[in-house]
Amino acid sequence: MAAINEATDLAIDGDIAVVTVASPPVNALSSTVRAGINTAVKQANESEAAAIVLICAGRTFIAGADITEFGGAAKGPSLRDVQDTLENSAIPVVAAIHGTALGGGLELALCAHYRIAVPSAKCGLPEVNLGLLPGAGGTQRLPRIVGVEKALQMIAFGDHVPAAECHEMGLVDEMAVEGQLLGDAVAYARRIVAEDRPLARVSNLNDKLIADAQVFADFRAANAKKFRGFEAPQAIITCVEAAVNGSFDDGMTVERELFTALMAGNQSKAQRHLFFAERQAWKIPDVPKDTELIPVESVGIIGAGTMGGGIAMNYANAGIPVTLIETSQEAIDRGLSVVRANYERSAKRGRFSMDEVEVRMGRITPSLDMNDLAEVDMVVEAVFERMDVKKDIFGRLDQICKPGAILATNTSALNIDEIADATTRPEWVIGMHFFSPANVMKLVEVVRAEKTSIPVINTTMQISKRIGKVATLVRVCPGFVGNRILAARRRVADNLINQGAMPWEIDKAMFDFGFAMGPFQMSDLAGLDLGWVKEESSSSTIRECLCELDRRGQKSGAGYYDYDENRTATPSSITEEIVRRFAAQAGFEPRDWTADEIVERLVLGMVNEGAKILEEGMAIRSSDIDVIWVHGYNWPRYWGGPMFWADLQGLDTVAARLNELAASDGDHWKPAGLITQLAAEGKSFSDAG
Ligand code: 3H9
Repeated sequence: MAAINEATDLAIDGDIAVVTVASPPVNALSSTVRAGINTAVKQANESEAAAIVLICAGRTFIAGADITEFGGAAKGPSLRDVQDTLENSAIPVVAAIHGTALGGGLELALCAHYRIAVPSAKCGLPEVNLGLLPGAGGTQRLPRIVGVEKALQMIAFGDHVPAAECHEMGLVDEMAVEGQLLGDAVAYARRIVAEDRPLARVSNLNDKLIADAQVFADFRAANAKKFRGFEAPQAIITCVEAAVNGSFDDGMTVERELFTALMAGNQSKAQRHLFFAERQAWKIPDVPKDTELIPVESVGIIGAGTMGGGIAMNYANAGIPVTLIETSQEAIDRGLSVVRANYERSAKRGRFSMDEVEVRMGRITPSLDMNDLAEVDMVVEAVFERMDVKKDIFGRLDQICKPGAILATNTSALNIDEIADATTRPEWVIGMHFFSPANVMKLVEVVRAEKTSIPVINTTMQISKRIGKVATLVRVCPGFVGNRILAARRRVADNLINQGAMPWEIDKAMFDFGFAMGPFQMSDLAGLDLGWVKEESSSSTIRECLCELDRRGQKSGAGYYDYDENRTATPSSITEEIVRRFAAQAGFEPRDWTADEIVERLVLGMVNEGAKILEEGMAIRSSDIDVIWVHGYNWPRYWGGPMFWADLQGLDTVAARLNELAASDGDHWKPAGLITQLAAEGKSFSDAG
């Protein structure tokens, strides 16, 4: 075996040349890898070999272009150069795939003449998740193999498609036996030589490129809601359309232009930021990699309401047995029937079989006796938000649970230090703040209390990963991180309606920014009377006035909006009159509010609170706040998160706007010290870590 460079080897196995890429962790196409493959394939062509196998060491085939190189100066051969070398090789090239062949990795494999894969492998073009499109011929070659409709689906959604399915579609030519990829690939290459098979070039295939304009129009229409606001899916459809309507070279030109535009745009910057932010969130500075992991093989959940039931599903889905505790048979029956209905809905949608519904239900054991939690490895308490109730439960858990059990609370608002102090083992107590519906929403805020031990933090983060969540570690403060910022946004929104902006103007601005709904639609959904006490209500806020009129949100048929029997919302003249009255009383002249200024104010309010959270050390890094808002509150991914939004504006601009608002609208707008400091240093939140 000869080393071509530090990432690539070339070995001649009789008549077969084996090019091996070894660039951990995912064999991304760095300049070194590109140069290595390019040279190795050329050298193999000059050798006695009759065919080439391109294979990767480690856990995966090439997982794509090296994202860390994006935005930097190009070095060495481009990916397209390497693709040309492969495609123009005088001897057949076989790409041997295990793990994942993704993005540029699959695009390179599409320039090999043949592809072989093990059953566990997956192929995909996931660039769309980075706000990009496949920029190395993927939009032109994939439809030539799998047809237009499948290609549209795969590229616009970034699906990772299992090898067997790829084989059926013709994307993979040959299946290898699991664990025997190299041997099978070499044997396959020999067979290709022996049978004198042609140097198959995907770019020459044209017979599957049939689709009329309607196919594209239908695809756009069917996915309009999912693609709303995103630039990349539209560009992808345009590229596949170009594949159908013109020559290969013309299609490549369209692809290159659109790829370059997306790469330079803010959406891709934002989505690449999130790619790294989501991976960074798992890294905790004072929790080293070798920290003890406490085994968690069984879990107790207290409370079978909406939250408790959803949390139980997460564990059951991951194969972890759950003891679900309630105080009455009726409550537990109701909770379990909701869980069952959720599972059956998923089965009906084809996500798993009806048998699987029973398997998962079988993992949840109901109980009315907390003593049944004596042997579980972890407890998640999910009862209603009252400190006395939680303290009582944790005091009892302290008596019941075995030493070494993790005691987690799902509180979204209460002081976990106080809850922990109700036990004699506060170092075992931690927060796991799930978001509703807990079986759907990806986010868990793991809340470390004052005395939580490092292994308990480590294990809770890891168990969150095991149950399919995205976790961020935060500290104890009112609302923790996500809800604290939500409250800040709410204050700005209320302030705006107090000045005469209409709730629907604000909601529309936030919808157009990319949220599924605005703050007042959210209130109507949740109920305006959350925390409202009729006897104490004194018409002193717009919300109080609405509640006093029994406009308590969707459930009462009216809130900020009016609702018809289908719960369709329309702006309410009653709300409008109340808003106008409040604004006039406070001395505000009626005026028009632009969507831009509404969005700016709401997001600046969030950013300023986020900065205070960072100053206080309640979140580890600004990108964690972005992850929280994307996964807990559906912040539009193409804006990267509130802190990234601020970085995009430039913190000097953010500081200046906050100072202007402080002068015109009150001191509550004063920029957090961190913003002022970073702006003065010419830095961004990302620079500050
Ligand atoms: C592209 O190809 C453009 C082309 O069309 C056109 C070019 C002209 N680059 O996710 P993990 C790092 S765009 C650099 O935790 P897993 C990752 O940051 C690319 N680094 O592992 C992490 O680092 P750390 C299209 C990368 O086993 C480590 O590897 N391809 C890249 O859960 C482990 O990652 C994609 O979008 C990369 N491409 O999942 C695929 N990929 O340890 C993106 C990963 O320091 N990658 N890293 O935190 C993935 O989807 C997953 O990483 C993968 C493994 C499924 C491969």
